[in-house]
Amino acid sequence: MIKHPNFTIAPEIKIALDLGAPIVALESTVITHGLPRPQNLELARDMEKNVRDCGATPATVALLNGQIHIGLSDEELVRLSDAESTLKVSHRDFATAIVKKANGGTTVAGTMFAANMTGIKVFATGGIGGVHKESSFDISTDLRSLANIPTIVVCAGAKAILDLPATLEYLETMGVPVVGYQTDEFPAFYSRESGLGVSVRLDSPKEIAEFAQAHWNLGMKSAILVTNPVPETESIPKSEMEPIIAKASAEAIKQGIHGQKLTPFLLSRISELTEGKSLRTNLALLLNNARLAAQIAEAMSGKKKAWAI
Ligand code: PSU
Ligand code: MN
Repeated sequence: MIKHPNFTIAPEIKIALDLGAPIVALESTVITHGLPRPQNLELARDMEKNVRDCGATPATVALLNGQIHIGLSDEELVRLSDAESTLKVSHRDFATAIVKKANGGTTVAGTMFAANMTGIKVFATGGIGGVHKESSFDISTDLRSLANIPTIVVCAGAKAILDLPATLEYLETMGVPVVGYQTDEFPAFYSRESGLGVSVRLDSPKEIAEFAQAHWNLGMKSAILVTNPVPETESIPKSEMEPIIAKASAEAIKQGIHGQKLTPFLLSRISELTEGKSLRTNLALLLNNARLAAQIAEAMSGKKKAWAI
């Protein structure tokens, strides 16, 4: 187990790591920047509960007072979700948070980094970042991390606010397998459909665990992106979302919003424009991903870890 002065690993996570028991890492940008209050705290608690109900230990990753925490107590979750000012922590921001003793939510990229350092291989999020439509130079660090950090990332596809074909091209170039869970189609976050394909369809957590083992046993270093479509009852058709996303994107351009602020702006504007419907979908897909990640972690824990990573 790592001993690093900037990491604080919760006692429960230390025990699970020692036992080789299933653990699911959870990101926290969704708590600090992705959702409004009080839904952010409710969601954080519900994500942890869903992971536990499926027999795994949740490890929410976040920065508190400049310390990288792997696993938060309920009191720490409250502190994070109520914090007045928080950083959005991706790779380049860890040192900033450390020297400024800041609180921060880790993005997909940031969470992958911290989880992998700790030895946690399975991670659940809502939707990964990708290539933005507004500017093809705005490419999320999430994609670079998917290329370099050997973890299983469970998501509902890339956020529909993105250029999905370009995002998939980038993942292909970087050698990242894109798994469709019980689907041949790449899900588009709010919608189950995108008209785009995945690189492989797998139908059970066991198959996904076997796939990961095969990939990493070959010495591959990339992540495996598992895309899990939002449940049918909560899915919003692509045709309904497209004009709303176009409107929110046009407003972002007009207001000059870019960089780290763009994704949070688009998510909250889309929630306003759909009168909360997209927010409910976002919450449903996050919980759905937590459950699948826990099942995959369980299937992985039964596997001999032959790969050298
Ligand atoms: N998924 C959600 N809500 C979010 C995010 C993902 O349902 O807020 C966050 C993730 O942490 C992801 C980040 O890493 O948005 C992407 O931000 P950017 O496009 O600036 O890289
Ligand atoms: Mn960006």
